[in-house]
Formats: sequence, structure tokens, C-alpha cells
Amino acid sequence: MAGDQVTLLDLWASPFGMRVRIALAEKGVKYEYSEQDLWNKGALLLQMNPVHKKIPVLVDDGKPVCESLIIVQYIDEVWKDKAPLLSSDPCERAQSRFWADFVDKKLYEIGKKIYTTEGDDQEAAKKDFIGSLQV
Ligand SMILES: N[C@@H](CCC(=O)N[C@@H](CS)C(=O)NCC(=O)O)C(=O)O
Repeated sequence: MAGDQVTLLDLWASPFGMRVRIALAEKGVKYEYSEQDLWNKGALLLQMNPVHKKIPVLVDDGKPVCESLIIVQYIDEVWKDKAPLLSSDPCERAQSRFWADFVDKKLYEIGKKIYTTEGDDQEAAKKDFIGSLQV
């Protein structure tokens, strides 16, 4: 049954995984944490997310749910007995989705530049990242 046996395929440093871990914590869900090696992807990850082959994946009763924002929505729908993750006000819900989108489109991409560049490019990426955090 949904919600009975939950496993999270994740990587500690992933901001997308963090998003899911926060949602699970907010809802008080007990789950098994399975750290994945993204440089040598295991059979379980490839089987559970054959399309993107990325973490996080929430495996609930053997069925995978992929993509962090979809997982967060799933958690909210399955553990309905706990307080909803989003506001009841449509405008506030839109704002929450806006900032989630900002993290996906802006923060993650700039963050990636910090560890994939060197020298001046890296310094510029660091500045850009701090600027985005301030926004
Ligand atoms: N849009 C995805 C992004 C997930 C993602 O980019 N995960 C990274 C780790 S932070 C990953 O699994 N990368 C492995 C790869 O690209 O092969 C989500 O929101 O879940």
C-alpha cells in the first residue's frame, strides 16, 4: 500500500534530494535512505529511473516516483493527514512554485559552474551564486 515501505535513492549533496528530505521530514515519514554513486550508477537507480537516470527517486511500495518537485507533490498527496506543504492561498502557492523554479533554473546552474570552472570564471560564478542567494 502507498506510504507503507518507502525508500529514497539520493546523494547527500543534492539540492534536489534535500528538497525531498525536507518534505519527508515535514510529514514525519519514516523511510530508508539509499545513497547512490552517480559515477557508477547502480542497477536499482537505472531500473527505477530509466528515463533520466538521476536522483532523487522515491520508491514507494516498489513503485518509483521521479523528479524532485513531482516527488514533493506526491508526498503531500499521500501523507494527507499531516499539514499540507503548500499554503491554501493560490497566490502564496504560486510564489512557492516560483522560488522552486528559481532554484532549478538559476541557483543549480550557477552552483554547477562553481565546481566545473577554475580561475576567473570560477570567481565570477561564486559572485553570481551569492548574488542569487541574496535575491
Ligand atoms: N530535475 C531533477 C534534477 C535531478 C538531478 O539533476 N540530479 C542530479 C544530482 S543533483 C543527478 O542525479 N545527476 C546524475 C546525472 O546527471 O547523470 C529533479 O528535480 O529531481
